[in-house]
Amino acid sequence: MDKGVSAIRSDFPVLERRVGDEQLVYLDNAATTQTPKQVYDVYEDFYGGYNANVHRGIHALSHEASVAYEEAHDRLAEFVGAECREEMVFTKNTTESINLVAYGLGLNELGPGDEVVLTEMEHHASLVTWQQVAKRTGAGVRYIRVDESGRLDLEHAKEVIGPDTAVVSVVHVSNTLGTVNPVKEIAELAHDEDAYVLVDGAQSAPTRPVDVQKMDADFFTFSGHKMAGPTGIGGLYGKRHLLEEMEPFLYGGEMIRHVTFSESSWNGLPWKFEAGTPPIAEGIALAAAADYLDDIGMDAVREHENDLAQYALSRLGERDDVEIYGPPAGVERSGLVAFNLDGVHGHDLSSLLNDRGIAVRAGDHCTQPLHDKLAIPGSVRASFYVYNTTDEIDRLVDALDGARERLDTYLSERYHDRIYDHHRNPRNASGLANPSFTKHSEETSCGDEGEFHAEIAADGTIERLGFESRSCAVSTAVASMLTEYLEGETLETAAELDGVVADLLDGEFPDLRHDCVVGPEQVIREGAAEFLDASEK
Ligand code: 7TS
Repeated sequence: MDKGVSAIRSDFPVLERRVGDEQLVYLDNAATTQTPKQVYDVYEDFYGGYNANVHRGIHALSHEASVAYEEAHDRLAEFVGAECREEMVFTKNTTESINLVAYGLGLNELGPGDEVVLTEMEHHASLVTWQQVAKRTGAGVRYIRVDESGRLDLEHAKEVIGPDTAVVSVVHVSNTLGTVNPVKEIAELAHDEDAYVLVDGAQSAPTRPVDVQKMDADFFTFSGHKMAGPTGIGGLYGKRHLLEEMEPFLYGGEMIRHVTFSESSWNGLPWKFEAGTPPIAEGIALAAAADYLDDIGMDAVREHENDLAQYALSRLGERDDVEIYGPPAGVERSGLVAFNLDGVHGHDLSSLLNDRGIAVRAGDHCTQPLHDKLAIPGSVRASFYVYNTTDEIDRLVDALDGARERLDTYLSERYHDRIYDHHRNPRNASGLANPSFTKHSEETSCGDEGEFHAEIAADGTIERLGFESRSCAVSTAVASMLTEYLEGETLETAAELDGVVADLLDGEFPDLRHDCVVGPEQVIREGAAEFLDASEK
């Protein structure tokens, strides 16, 4: 990058901060990137200088705000290669952009016999949304396979995309695997079948040059907070003629042209899709983020991302206790690597890393079906941006040394003696052969997984409880505590559990681990209630 990393870092004061006694190493950029001064200064300029609603009053402040907000649309249109402002709708985020298309277009155009084609690496923002719209319309959903190397199987794409395909929604860059998908080829396959193509650019707009016309996307979605911009603002590019034909998604002020007691007509593009007072300062700040990134150069950003990913792959690849997901070294990646360390749950690892000032994400990263396919409950993901360095990756890799041993010390120092005791010596930590009921915990997004087994006597007393866990140390210890506590109690007691773990821990709740403590209680409570319900019927 022409603008060196140290110059870039000085634009991000937050990178100076410490976490405990450690210098922050921020490696959670695929979730949200940090924001440079050049972007958040916009807030001071706006609120200190010309804060007003847009498109309303004919007064100086409103005019200035309106012009800046409209120009922000031009700027983002240019950033993704759109032809004009009319093709750039501001939304809250990628999720809202996808919903706008799914509801505005999908709900009207899909029907029984139609198919929506997704990929197995879609983020829930796309997967869940299309699933719901397909259910409502009677359309089917099919998935393009992800192969062993973490890439889309293009032969399979050719089989799946066919005459029944009405929409293809494909993620440009996977937020879990780092794979860069051949969206142009996929758009071609879709267009040959007259299907619409939506490209989820949440991870690509921040990390590489995007040209929606070259890739021939009908729709392209992105989020400000992943591209050095603020939260609360995202974008939807749509081909002009498609946006013109589409129904609005939200109704109200700003998006109308003329309203009578019986009829309304819609404003021109893009305002037809921006109902109500929009995120004005956020939109203007997003344009500043586009300026900031273009100043670095998106080709340079892409190269930096890939260099860091390749470096991380090689450093992590030196270890035989690390399993890495996604394309192998040498294949271009976005700047992220998801992995697991043998014998240490992702949640525990991220706690240990946090102790060293290192921020990563652990869990399923909103790609649960992909994690199911990989047969893992979750993974740890390090994701990089323009300000990250290979030194920071070294710090991450060094912090993996001795993690398993450190976990023990960590728990003994940080957590209630009872948690530590149950961690060292879990009770009932094997399944029961003939349980009266089994309750699986499947709803956690942090990558916890396991099940409780219960043997219930004829009078409704809990004779034995057992559990099998692929969860973090705290959650596992809590499960163990609960099995011990509930033995000999009634099913009703279990079905009404509420805060017993807090009592057992004398109210000493670990801040960062709230869900790990309340989660197991909730699973048992639900399992007992369901069993009671079924017995009464
Ligand atoms: N699509 C992809 C590929 C994403 O990575 C994300 C967010 C979204 C859609 C949704 O974006 P939002 O701004 O609407 O939330 N991904 C992540 C992540 O990987 N960790 O936190 C958010």
